[in-house]
Amino acid sequence: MIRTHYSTQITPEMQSPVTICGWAHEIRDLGGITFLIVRDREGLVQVTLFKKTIDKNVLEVARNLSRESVVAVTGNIKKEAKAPNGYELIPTEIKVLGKAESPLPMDTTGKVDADLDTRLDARFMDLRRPYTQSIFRIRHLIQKGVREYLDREGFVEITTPKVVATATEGGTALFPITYFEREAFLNQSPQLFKQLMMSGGLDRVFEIGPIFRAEEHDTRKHLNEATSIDIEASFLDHEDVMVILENLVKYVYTYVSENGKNYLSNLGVEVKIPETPFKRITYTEAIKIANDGGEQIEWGEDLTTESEHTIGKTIGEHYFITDWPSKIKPFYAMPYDDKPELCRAFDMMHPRMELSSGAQRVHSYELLRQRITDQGLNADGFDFYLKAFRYGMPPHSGWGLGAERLLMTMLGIENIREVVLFPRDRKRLSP
Ligand code: AMO
Repeated sequence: MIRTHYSTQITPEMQSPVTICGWAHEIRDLGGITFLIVRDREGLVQVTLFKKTIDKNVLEVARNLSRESVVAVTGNIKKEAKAPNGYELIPTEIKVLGKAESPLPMDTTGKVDADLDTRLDARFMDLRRPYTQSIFRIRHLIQKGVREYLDREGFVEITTPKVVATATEGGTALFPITYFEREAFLNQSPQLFKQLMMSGGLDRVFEIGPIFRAEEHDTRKHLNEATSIDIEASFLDHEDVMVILENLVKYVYTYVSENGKNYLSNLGVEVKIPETPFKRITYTEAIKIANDGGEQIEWGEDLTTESEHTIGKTIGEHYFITDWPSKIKPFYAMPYDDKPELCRAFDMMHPRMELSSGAQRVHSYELLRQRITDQGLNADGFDFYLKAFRYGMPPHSGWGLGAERLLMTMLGIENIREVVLFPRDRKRLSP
């Protein structure tokens, strides 16, 4: 290892020589004194070169350094209250490990604003900004918090295929691919597979994985490749899994606010932990709130973005919409026995947008087959799925939670592309 410490592991009192590695963030040559600011993953280090005492070769290297070159700097620590972390590094050696060309594709100091397209085109460089990096450090914390919570609740993490033969989410389009001599698709959701696990007796499963949606819309909340946090659980109804969902959201918010203080401060964000239980309103009530707020939406229609906003403004915090019309929810959502025009499905909403949808599932083979046909789908394509309902399928429920939407609403970020390393949208396929 070349590096002995990250910038934040060094204290002003340290006696023995250290080596830090990072990028030449800034070079300021003031004649008698040269400052080289090195940036590593954790922060900044001020490397100070006094012309009178420094080795000439070391000074030469520092003065000729191009911004954003990768360096390893070895030297001694001196207390300096004005420098980042209260110390400066007096170098004995500066090695250039990776030279950066100039001009740079974008600025990393935060002094020059770049638009999102420029940043996404040069994502590797954009990630060097503490702002961008903090988003992805929080994304990591969210996934860690989700795993921790679900593991404690007895959920088993699974991985299901992304190359599949059938659609799951009727409404949204599929990406076809060539699979040897056949046509296949990129999976829209782990839905059918997670349900198969219930017949398989795993009882409680979760997956954090990619979902692919060939939706044409170009919005700030849709991606063509997104990440879904999915659960499925046996012997629980929709209300039981709603409780798991709201508790998970609260847990993750708490986890991030406790473990991500630095990143939140880099982003200038204060996380407000949502109160549980979340408010529950029925679909019928939601329609009324939207219409009272000036929207024009008929009972039986899906909520538009505008009506989501109107309802979100009225409620003002995370909430659930329950008891949806069976017609506009997927075939696997279970209709109520006594009022089959409504089903045991729910959406979990942030005031800005939908974060999750879920339901108690149909577990009767006959009804499920019927629902598939009623929704205009060909039941033959679902053979592998339907089979599992003929040999002992427990009642079960689950939901899918959009990881990007959870992250962007937590951080108050406007555009979903900000929270994906390499977003895939209608126009963007590279990098
Ligand atoms: P649904 O299609 O509602 O439900 O997806 C679940 C959640 O995934 C997120 N999401 C998206 N995020 C960004 N871009 C997209 N194009 C996109 N599509 C979906 C949303 C959404 O709430 N099988 C069901 C879940 C279940 O019932 O278990 C499903 O996929 O946050």
